[in-house]
Amino acid sequence: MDERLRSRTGWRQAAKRFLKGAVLAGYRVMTMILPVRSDVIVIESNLGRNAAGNPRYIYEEMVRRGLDQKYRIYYILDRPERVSLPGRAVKVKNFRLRFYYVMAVAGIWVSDTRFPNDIKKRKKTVYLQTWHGTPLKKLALDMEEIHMENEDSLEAYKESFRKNAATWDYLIAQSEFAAAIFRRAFAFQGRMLLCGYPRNDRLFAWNRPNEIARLRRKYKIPDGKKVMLYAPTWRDDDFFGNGRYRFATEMDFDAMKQAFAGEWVLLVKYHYLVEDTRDFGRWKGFVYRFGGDCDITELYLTADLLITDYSSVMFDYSLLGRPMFFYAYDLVYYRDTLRGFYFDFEKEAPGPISSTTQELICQICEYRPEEYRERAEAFAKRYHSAENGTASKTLVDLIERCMEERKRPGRTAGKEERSD
Ligand code: C2G
Repeated sequence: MDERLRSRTGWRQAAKRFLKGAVLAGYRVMTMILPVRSDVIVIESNLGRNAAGNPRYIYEEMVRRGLDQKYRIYYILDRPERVSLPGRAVKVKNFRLRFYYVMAVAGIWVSDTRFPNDIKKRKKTVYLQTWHGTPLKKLALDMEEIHMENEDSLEAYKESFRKNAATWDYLIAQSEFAAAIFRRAFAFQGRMLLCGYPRNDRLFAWNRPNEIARLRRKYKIPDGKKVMLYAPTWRDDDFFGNGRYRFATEMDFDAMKQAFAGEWVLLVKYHYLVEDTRDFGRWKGFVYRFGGDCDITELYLTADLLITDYSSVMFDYSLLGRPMFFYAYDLVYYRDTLRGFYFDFEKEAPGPISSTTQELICQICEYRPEEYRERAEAFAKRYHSAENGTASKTLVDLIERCMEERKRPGRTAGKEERSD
């Protein structure tokens, strides 16, 4: 690199570091001088990439109860202009001044991923961590290797995770199986709530023909077509840059179209970490792409079958009792090298596993549900035993209790004047 360019890059990095230090110092000052407010709630989904998943459905339950009028709710987003929300939540851009202010004064934080370790939680703030799926893939302290772009060493990653999870007051799970792993893999010491996932309440409430028809119209699915949903997970070692992953697949979309285009459409849903700009134009009218900013729950309801790989979508979709197919072209590498698994996937998967598109096509064409019924029942019992369609209610009750508790004399400074 040219000497001048190198020195300019060096200056830019130094300036960035200085600015970050100054902002964090400002955050610390705010946490020292401003009281925690019993009317402020901060919500974030998927690192701010979207407004989806568990936090979104907790928020929607708050709106349903009119609590968005009672509390000041701030939704943290990378691109607020791209997201629309019901109710009165204020959209706050990630890492801008207002973000630091609301983080500093909020009575409750709700998140399904992690806020940065630099943003220290105050003792009086309650942190409700929902996480974002039952694990098949090894997690956090249980991981034996690390391949993610922004992580230097496994030990540093684990230490950062341990520190972060030590600030969570509540964590939720879909089953005893997940709860036991979370306790160990996050070294979680707070209160575990076996209440199921708020995002899945809709799968109970809306699994009816009229709702499904409404959702099909919403997502512009042509009348008369059956729907397959392809929702794979991301690959730790296949990225463009920090937190931006490629859409990793070996699926032969030509072959899928040839086999199914008459009767079916294929919805391709990206994980929120995937930002691939791959052009699906060639399969127009057959493939419908949904980005990482979209919430998957409603797509589950429209789908007659699911194709996934090692993603936790399998646990949620299995609540619907519909066919599942596992297109696992890199199973051995993913399981033995990239991530590691918590259970014997080949033995327990509640549907056929394939390693090529041709194999997948045959399995879909020849699928007989009775062959997987027993496995599907065992899978449901083990991996989502706590789900009963009332998680949002349970958690919003909890949030209300925490906020009311905060107002009691002697506990905190109580509700403050609105200052922003
Ligand atoms: N998801 C999605 N679209 C995909 C894949 C996932 O919308 N194509 C959503 C689902 O809600 C899923 C969640 O993101 O449950 C987590 O996705 P995983 O593929 O399981 O991956 P990861 O984010 O690594 O989480 O304990 C769970 C693990 O941490 C895995």
